[in-house]
Amino acid sequence: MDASTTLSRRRFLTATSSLSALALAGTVLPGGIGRALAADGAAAAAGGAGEILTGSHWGAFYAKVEGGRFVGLRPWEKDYHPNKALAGVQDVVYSSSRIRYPMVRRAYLEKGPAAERDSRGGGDFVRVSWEKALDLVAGELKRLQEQDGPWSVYAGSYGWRSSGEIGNPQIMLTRLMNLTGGAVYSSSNYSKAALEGIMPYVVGSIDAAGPQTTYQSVVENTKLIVFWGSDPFKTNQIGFALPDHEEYKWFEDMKKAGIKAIFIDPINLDACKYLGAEWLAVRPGTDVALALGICHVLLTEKLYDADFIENCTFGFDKFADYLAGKGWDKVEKTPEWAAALTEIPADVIRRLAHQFVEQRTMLVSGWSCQRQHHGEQWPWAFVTLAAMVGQVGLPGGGFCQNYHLYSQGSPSSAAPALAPSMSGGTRKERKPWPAEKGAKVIPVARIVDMLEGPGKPYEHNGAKHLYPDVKLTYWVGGNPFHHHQDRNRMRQAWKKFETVIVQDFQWTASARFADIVLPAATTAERDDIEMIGTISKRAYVAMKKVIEPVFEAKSDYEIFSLLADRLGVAREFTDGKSEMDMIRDVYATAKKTADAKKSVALPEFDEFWQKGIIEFEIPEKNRRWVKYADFREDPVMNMLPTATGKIEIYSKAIEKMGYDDCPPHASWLEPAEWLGQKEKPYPLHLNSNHPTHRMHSQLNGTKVREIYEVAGREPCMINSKDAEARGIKSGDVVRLFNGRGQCLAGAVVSDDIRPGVVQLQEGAWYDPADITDAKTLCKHGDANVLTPDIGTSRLAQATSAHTCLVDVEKFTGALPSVTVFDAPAEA
Ligand SMILES: Nc1nc2c(c(=O)[nH]1)N[C@H]1C(S)=C(S)[C@@H](COP(=O)(O)OP(=O)(O)OC[C@H]3O[C@@H](n4cnc5c(=O)[nH]c(N)nc54)[C@H](O)[C@@H]3O)O[C@H]1N2
Ligand SMILES: Nc1nc2c(c(=O)[nH]1)N[C@H]1C(S)=C(S)[C@@H](COP(=O)(O)OP(=O)(O)OC[C@H]3O[C@@H](n4cnc5c(=O)[nH]c(N)nc54)[C@H](O)[C@@H]3O)O[C@H]1N2
Ligand SMILES: [Mo]
Repeated sequence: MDASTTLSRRRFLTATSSLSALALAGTVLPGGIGRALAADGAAAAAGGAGEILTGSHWGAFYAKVEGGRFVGLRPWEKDYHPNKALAGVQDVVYSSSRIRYPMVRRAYLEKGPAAERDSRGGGDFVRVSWEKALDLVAGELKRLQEQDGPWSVYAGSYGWRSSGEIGNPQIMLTRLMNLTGGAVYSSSNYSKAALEGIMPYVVGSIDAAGPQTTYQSVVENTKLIVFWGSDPFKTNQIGFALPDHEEYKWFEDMKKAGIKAIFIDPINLDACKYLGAEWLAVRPGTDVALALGICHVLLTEKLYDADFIENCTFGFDKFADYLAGKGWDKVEKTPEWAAALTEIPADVIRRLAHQFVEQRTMLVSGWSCQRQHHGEQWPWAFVTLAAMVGQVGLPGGGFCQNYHLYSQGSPSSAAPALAPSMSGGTRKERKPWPAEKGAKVIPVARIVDMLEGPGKPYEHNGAKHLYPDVKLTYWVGGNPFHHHQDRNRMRQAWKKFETVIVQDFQWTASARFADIVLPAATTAERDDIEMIGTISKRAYVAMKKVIEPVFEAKSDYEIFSLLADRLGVAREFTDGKSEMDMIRDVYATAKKTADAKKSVALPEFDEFWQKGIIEFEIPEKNRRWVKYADFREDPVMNMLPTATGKIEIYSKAIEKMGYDDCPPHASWLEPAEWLGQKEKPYPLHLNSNHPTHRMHSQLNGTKVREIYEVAGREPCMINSKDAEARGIKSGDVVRLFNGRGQCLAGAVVSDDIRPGVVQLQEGAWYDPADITDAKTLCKHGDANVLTPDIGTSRLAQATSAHTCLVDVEKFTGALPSVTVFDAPAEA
C-alpha cells in the first residue's frame, strides 16, 4: 500500500492549500481574461525539481511530488487561461470518494447474479480481493457470452474517460468483447447525436468536427458574430486532448477588433458581458422558429443571396413554400409568428435579417439547441439560414457549429494527430447472431428503452431494428447515473441487468448502483501520451506517471489484461505489449507519417520522453483557413459529399423515410414540453446546460466544489421575479420538482437568467434520499432526475435533455445532509 494512503483527507487539503491561489487565477469573469493573459508572460519557468509534466481534460500541468505523494500542481506556463478546476485533478487522487479496493454488493456476493436488485444503490458493499473480483467478472462474461449469447452483454459504455492516447478503456472493453464473441454496443453520443444524424444529409459530413474557419479569419474579417446557444468561454475550458485555452486569446483579439456580437441564449453569459454584446433572451426550445422568422424576412424582402442558393444548395423552393405558408403545415413563418413563439419582438427579428446580410457575419451555434425534442431541426434550420445569408465559405463569414469546444478555430501545426495504437477490432463470431436477437448497436441515449423493451421494434435513421435482451453491463470511463435522463425511470429499468460492473476511480452513483466495482488508476498513476490542442496540435506531451497507483487501484489496461487472461485471450488482447510499448507505438506512427511527409522533425522516442514535451510551430499559411471556401469557389469540382453535391435544404432521402417527427426540410415542430405550451404541466423551463466549474460529473468529489456550491448543494440560478413570487432568496435551499422527480439545490437569484427559466447544470452526483421510494428526493441536485428520456426523433434518436418543465419552491422540510461524497463502508 502506498504511504500516502494513511494520510487523512484533512491533512491532504492542508498540504495542498497553495492550490487555492491557482483556483483564483483562472476565473471566467469578464475581467478574468485580461488577468489570466497578463499572468501568462510572468509565469514561472518550465519543470522545476520534483515536478513532472503531465496533463488532463483541464490542461497540461506540472505535478509536484514529495516522498511519493502528489502534493500540488501548477499549470503549464503557456496555458492562455488556466482552468481553476485543475486543482481537483490532484485532489481526486486522495479524495474521500476515491474507489480504493475491489468491492462487491453484499447480496450479489452471497447469492449470485440478479440477487436482490432492489438493494442496488443502498451502499452495502463487501471488500474483496482482486482475484475474487476478476473471477466474478470473467465468470459472468463467460456465462452470458457463451451460454446465452453476445446479445446479452451491453458493452456500449459511454463517457468522457481521461485524456491520453493509450488510456482508452472503452476501446479496451470493445477489444476484449470482440475477442470473446462480441456484445451490444452503442452509436453516437449525448453531445450532438441529433446534429450527427442530420448533418450528413445536409452538408455530407458531421460538420461540427475538425478544423473550422480560423479565429484569425474572424478577427480580420468579421463585423458581426452571433453566438446562438453557444458559450465558448465556458465550454472551451476543457478538452479531450490537453487544452491550452487559446480561444481566450482570440476573444481578446475579437474585442480589440471591435467586432459586434450578439448572444441568443436564455442566460446572459460572461462572454456576452466581456464582448459588450447584445443579449437576446430567447424562449428556450424555440430557436428553430426564430431562424425561420429571419429566413422569412430574407425571402420576402429579397435580401437572401440568390446566387449562392442557386449554385450551392438544393431544394430551396420547397423550403420557400413552407416559409410562405404553402408548405406541409400551411402556416406562414412571419416575424410576428416567430415573435409569438420566441418572445423576441418582430422588429428585432426583421433587424437581425438585415444585420446578417449587410455585413460580414459569422453565425455560431453550440449544441444545446439540438439536445432537445426534434433536435435535428435546429442544425438544419441554422445551416439553411446561413445559406440564405450566403456568406458560407467567405473569410470570417458563414457558420460554425463548433467554436465552443477544443478551440476549434485554432490553426493547426503540421504535426500528425496522435491516435490510439490499440483498436477495438472486429467481432470474432463464436455464435451466429440471428436477426430476432436484436440490434448489435443501439443509439446511445436509447439505453432505457432497450432495457424496458427487449425484442421491441424501434426506428433509427431510416431503418427498423429490435432491441436486444441484455442482462449484463460493463461500464468504464463514464457515469450513466449522471448522464442519462429521467433518473427514476432509469433506476427501475436498470434492474433488468443481472450483473452491473463499473470500473472507475470515483464512487459515482453509477458505481453505487453496481454489483462489482473495480478501482481504476487515474492518469496521474500511469504513463500516457497526448497532444496539446485537439485541433492546433501545438505540442506532444509525455504524460508521465506522477505516483504509483494508490490503494489497490490498477490501470485500465492492467485490469483488462488480467480479464483477458482469465478469458483465454491474453495474447490476442495485449499483442505482447506493455503500456510503454503502446506509447512508443503511438509515437512511432506519428514519426513515420511526419518523416514521410517531411512535415515536422520529430526526435527519437527516448529523446522525446526524456524532454517531456515537443512543441510545434503553426505555419503562417494555416492561420487564415476558411471552411467551405473551395466548395463556394467551385461547387461542381469541389462538391460536398451529399446526394446532390450541394447543401441540401431539402432531402429526398429523408422524405423517403416518411417520418412525421423529422420532415424533409427544416421545420418548426412543437417540443413535448415548452413554455409556450397551451397547458403547461409546470411553469418553469429547466436549462441543464454544461457545468461551468466541472466537466460533467468529474471532479465533483473534490474541493473544486468549494468554488461554486451553494448551501452545500449544486447551485440553481433563478430569475429575481420567479424567486420573489416563491419567496426564494440567494443561499436558500430549494426543491425542484415535476412529475418525474425532485431534487434539492442551492438558490442563486439573478437577472442574468431569463424569467421563466431556471438553470441547474448537469453533472451533480445523484444522491437519493431513499432508494425504496420510486420518486425519491435527490439531496444534492442531479438535474437528470427531472429531464425526460425521449428520443429527438426517429432519425437520430438522440437525447432531449433540454426539453423539460419544472417548478421550484423554497425547501422548508428537515434538511437531509448530502452523503454522496463519502465512500460506502469497506466492510
Ligand atoms: N441534463 C443533461 N444531461 C446531460 C447533458 C446535458 O447537457 N444535460 N449532456 C450530456 C453530454 S453532452 C455528455 S458528453 C454526457 C457526459 O457523461 P459522462 O461522460 O458519462 O460524464 P463524466 O462525468 O465525464 O463521466 C466520466 C466518468 O469516467 C471516469 N473516468 C475518467 N477517466 C477514467 C479512466 O481513465 N478510467 C476509468 N475507468 N474511468 C475514468 C470519471 O471518474 C467519471 O466517473 O452527459 C450528458 N448528460
Ligand atoms: N466547463 C465545461 N465545458 C464543457 C463541458 C463541461 O461539462 N464543462 N462538456 C463538454 C461537452 S461533452 C460538450 S458536448 C460541450 C457542450 O456544449 P454545448 O451543448 O454548446 O453547451 P451547453 O452549456 O449545454 O449549452 C450552451 C448554451 O446554450 C444555452 N441554451 C440552453 N438551451 C437553449 C435554448 O433553448 N436556446 C438557446 N438559444 N440557448 C440555449 C445554455 O444556456 C448555454 O449557455 O461542452 C464541452 N465543454
Ligand atoms: Mo458531450
